[in-house]
Amino acid sequence: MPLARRPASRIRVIAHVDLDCFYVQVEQRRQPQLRGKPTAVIQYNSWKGGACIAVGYEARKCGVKRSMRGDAAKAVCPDLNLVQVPVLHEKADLSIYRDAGSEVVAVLSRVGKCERASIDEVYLDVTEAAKRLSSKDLSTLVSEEASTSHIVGLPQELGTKEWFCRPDASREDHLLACGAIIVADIRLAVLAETEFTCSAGVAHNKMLAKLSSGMHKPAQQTLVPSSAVESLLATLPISKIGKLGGKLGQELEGELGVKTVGDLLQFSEVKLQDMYGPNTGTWLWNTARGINGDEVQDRTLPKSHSSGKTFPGPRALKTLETVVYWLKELAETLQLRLDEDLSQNNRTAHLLTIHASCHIEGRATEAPKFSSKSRPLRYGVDKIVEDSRYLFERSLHEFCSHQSAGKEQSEITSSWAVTGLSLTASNIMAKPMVKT
Ligand code: TTP
Repeated sequence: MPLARRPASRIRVIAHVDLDCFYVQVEQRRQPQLRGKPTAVIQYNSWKGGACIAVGYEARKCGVKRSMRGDAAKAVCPDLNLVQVPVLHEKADLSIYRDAGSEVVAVLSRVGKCERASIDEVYLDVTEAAKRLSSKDLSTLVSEEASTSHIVGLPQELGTKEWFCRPDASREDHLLACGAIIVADIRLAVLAETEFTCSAGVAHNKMLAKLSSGMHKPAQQTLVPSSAVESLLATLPISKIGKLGGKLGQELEGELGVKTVGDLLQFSEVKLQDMYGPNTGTWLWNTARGINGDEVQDRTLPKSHSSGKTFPGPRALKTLETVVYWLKELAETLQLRLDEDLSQNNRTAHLLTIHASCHIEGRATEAPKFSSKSRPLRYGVDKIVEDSRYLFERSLHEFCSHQSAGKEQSEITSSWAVTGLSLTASNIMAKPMVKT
């Protein structure tokens, strides 16, 4: 459920930094001969050439898309270089990508508070650095990189550099310009020190920064001044706001006919609260106006650890024995990551969650979701296997009961197929010091 936080009482400058075609860049750094050539990274199974999980920008120009299997991608782009994700214990080993992400975080954290949001996304609060810059003459400080920034709603008659240096700029816009100069510089530092390009959105809150970072890619940045927010949100499909992508978004569309964020403006806060509860109602009312009080958390370490695997097409798991075999494989990787986190960062995780994708073979209609289940995490591979097996069996039972309407229960329970399994350890906290 989204949390309606109080709007920030001070002006903030926040960036959302997103690495471009991240796994491809990591592989191109490892194999420099691939630079500038169409490249995609595939998940390693051999079914139809594996799944493309990252597609470089040269390959995108040739029509390669992330949804494609390797064979289909090769068909549209015969020169495509396909690189497989490294494999350890028969599973994708993402540690090189995670470590590469940490290198980037280390550079970014020089200019402000950093929150690692995913393997290749970071929120950066540059408010303090922007304030320090704000007393200086910006005309001498706008770098070439900063002056290529895209500014949402920039009046046609104004150039980007002119916008940065307007003497009559509001305090908000002036700080945004200062923040953009800082973000442009640090993106260049990331490139110089890690060889990775990244794109960024710079705005006055996390929601707007995140919305704008992908507007111009690769290796570019986009600013959202407050004056541009209303028109930006007016036509923005609600699915573009992370928390409105799922059930809540469907309810808004079905119950209120809301398709864009701007459509929400016609409803009062009281009406939204009546329909969706006080917290979500206020959050929706704020979101419609581009108001978001979420703070950038000081967190450069991951919020959770996951270990997962997909079993596409004929590789789907159809017996409890094979599921348990893979739960053991996943538990081993998860336990390794938990041990690493404990020894390097003195942190322990407290919640275990299992996610699975499951369907009934030969069913044309969409199956209800195989629900994710959680329980307190107990350390040790055997305990993780025991607990995740228990959770899996509970979910499978519910899933099969839903499916069996009008069918023989035995027919259903014998025809399920699991195409994805993952284990997540979350609720990570610092381990309390033991008093001696
Ligand atoms: P994204 O940031 O979604 O995409 P990207 O960095 O490849 O490309 P873009 O420039 O458009 O941002 O994902 C980051 C990495 O996460 C991506 O390089 C590969 C991995 N990934 C998966 O493994 N599976 C997925 O389904 C997605 C979406 C990403």
